[in-house]
Amino acid sequence: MQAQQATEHVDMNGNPIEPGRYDLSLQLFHRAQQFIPGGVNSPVRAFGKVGGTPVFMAGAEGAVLQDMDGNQYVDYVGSWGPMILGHANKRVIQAIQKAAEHSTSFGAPTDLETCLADFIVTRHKAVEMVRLVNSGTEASMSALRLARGYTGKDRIVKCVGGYHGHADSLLVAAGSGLATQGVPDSLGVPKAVAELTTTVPYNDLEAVKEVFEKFDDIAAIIIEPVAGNMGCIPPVEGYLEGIRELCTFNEVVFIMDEVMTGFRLHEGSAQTRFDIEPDLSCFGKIIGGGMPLAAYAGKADIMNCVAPVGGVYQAGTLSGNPLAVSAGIEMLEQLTPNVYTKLEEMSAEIADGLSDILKQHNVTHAMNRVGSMFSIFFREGAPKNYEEVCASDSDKFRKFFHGMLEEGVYLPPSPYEACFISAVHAPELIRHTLQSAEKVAKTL
Ligand code: KE4
Repeated sequence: MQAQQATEHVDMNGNPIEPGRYDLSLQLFHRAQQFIPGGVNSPVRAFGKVGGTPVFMAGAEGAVLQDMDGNQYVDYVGSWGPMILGHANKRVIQAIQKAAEHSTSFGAPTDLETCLADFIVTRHKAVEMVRLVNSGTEASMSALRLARGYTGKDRIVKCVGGYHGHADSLLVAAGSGLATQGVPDSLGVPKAVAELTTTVPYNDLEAVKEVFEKFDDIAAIIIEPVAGNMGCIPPVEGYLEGIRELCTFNEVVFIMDEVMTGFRLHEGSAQTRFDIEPDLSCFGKIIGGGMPLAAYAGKADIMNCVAPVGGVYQAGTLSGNPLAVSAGIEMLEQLTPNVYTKLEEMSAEIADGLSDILKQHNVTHAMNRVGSMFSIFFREGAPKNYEEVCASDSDKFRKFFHGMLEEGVYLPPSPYEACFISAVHAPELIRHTLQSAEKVAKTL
């Protein structure tokens, strides 16, 4: 089907876009907007925070993307986290191809699912049982329902700027795509539901303590161990330990949302890197190898409250389907300790290199990095929470984003996202990234 000629070059905010190297993306975006809200199947892809046309991808290999106009980019989005081994990883692709020959789904148990669950249990001290689902949203939504069913209490606590997918209770002061819309709460979430969600600033243990003292109906608190949806923000010293203690003392379920950090920051995820044992964990992204697969997991006494054993219902037609599980197993088996060592070295080289260049050009900024995820904030001093991120210079972010895009470096199109590095960001790609930053920093 021929892409219809774009009649006008405007971005999703209605601002004119100069025709040029993105002509086909422009046309495809115009066409997509006729059939798909905003022309995208997930809001953050719409470039709402940076303007310009979303770049339509044709393919990718390793750490290099190629768009429909033939432009190539060093990829720091990595599909928002899954591509820790780069795009089109041979073993993952072959696993999917092989599984597909025997049907894409049975709707019946397979041993593959048990193998993946076993793998996740083996890697995490705090995990005794696992339930596979299809997205991080499902994982955190189900973990919340499970915590409510297990405790008999209804209130949940989350961080301002924390993003855990789009379940109603969690679309309150959410980060990521919602943050870009500047609408902390989503339309369509019943007031009665939102009222049961209490929010606290990230990295503020005192606020959690106060909320736990104020309310006696708290089922759970859900936390990103390293915030990745208000940009990358590490936990301050003692924060996660403090949450653990407060949850134990107040009998509140500690849900650690590791959809992004799971198998990203350590072969045992952030909980192992920081040596914290949550009651429930959410996984996603990497565990599916780029296929739709996520999980919620935790202590057996809680997980056994899930149907069909217990009274907390959760289900899914394609949950644990053989393609996604095969891809996930193949990806996780490649994630050995030395891959993380290599990722640490490469990530330090890239993040420190970028920061040095911005410093040399007197560009006020802060660089936050944990393992192979990082964010650059155009503000003085590293932000510790969402409010401080919002005080960053979004205009400078936009200029930096587009400048790097023009140079063939694909950064996340929002200051509320994290950059991701893969194990295949080869030296020449790191060199290209730093040389590009050298050119762009001059324009800031
Ligand atoms: P999904 O439903 O998008 O698979 O996962 C939701 C989710 C849950 N928890 C955390 C910590 C997450 O980061 C996410 C999703 N992350 C965003 C990127 N920040 C996905 C990108 C998008 O929304 O398109």
